[in-house]
Amino acid sequence: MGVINVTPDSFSDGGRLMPAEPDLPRILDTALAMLSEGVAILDVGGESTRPGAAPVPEDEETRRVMPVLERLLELDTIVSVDTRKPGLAARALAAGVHMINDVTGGREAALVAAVADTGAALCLMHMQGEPRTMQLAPSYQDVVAEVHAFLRRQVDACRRAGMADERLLVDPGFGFGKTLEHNLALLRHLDEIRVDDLALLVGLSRKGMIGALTGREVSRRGVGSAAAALLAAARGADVVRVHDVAETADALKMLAAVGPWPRTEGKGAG
Ligand code: HH2
Repeated sequence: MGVINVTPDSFSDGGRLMPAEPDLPRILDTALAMLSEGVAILDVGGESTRPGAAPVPEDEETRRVMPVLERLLELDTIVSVDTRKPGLAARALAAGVHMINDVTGGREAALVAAVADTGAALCLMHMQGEPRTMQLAPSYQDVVAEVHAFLRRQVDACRRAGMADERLLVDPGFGFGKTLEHNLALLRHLDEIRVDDLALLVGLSRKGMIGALTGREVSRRGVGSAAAALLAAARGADVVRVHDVAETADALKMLAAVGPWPRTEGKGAG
């Protein structure tokens, strides 16, 4: 999954694709480059959810995102919109997007209902609190168990709303109300996050965790991000959400050639 941030203030690439208005030619070039480098899903976001970010009003998020979605839907690829707003989700679905990526994990029943009424997919991500305050004092008794329990509850609500498992993905939400230790525990125990056989999506790309471990500023976290994506994929992540597509694709080709670790002899691994 390649990230297309149509925001002035995203933590790693804010303003690149939207100085004041969405820069459609540049967005299209970025999308085409990502597709040629191996991306299967384009995830378009119009609201930064970095730590400390203030919410963006729905009409502004809509103004940023809708023209981009309409253009990208002309391409032969899966288009996702990263939004937590039911109204925008419904508009995007009416335009034909294939997936809603909800960083609140379906906290708003209206968003779940909007997706359930279509054939689209829904990614449910865990976040403790809200972006503005989530990194002030993240706290858990057992982060792995609590994140898993939240995702299971939200999946069950989606099932009750009539959604088939094939349309649901879960995501532990790295960096969303989590300390470095919480993030590392989630990555080490990624297999325990999965809910039944649902697809698992992971976003580690360029995040503070990689900065903390490598000492690199945001613009130089590509190698750490590709390594993190590789670790996640080796532990069972089905989708990795990334900014540095070429680097990540190379890392995943190595994994595809060698197979997962530990080796699962006789099970057709690799
Ligand atoms: N991370 C970000 C945004 N959306 N969605 C999912 N499912 N998983 C994630 O880990 C995730 C996400 C944050 O990254 P980015 O979009 O690059 O930054 P910003 O929120 O500042 O726009």
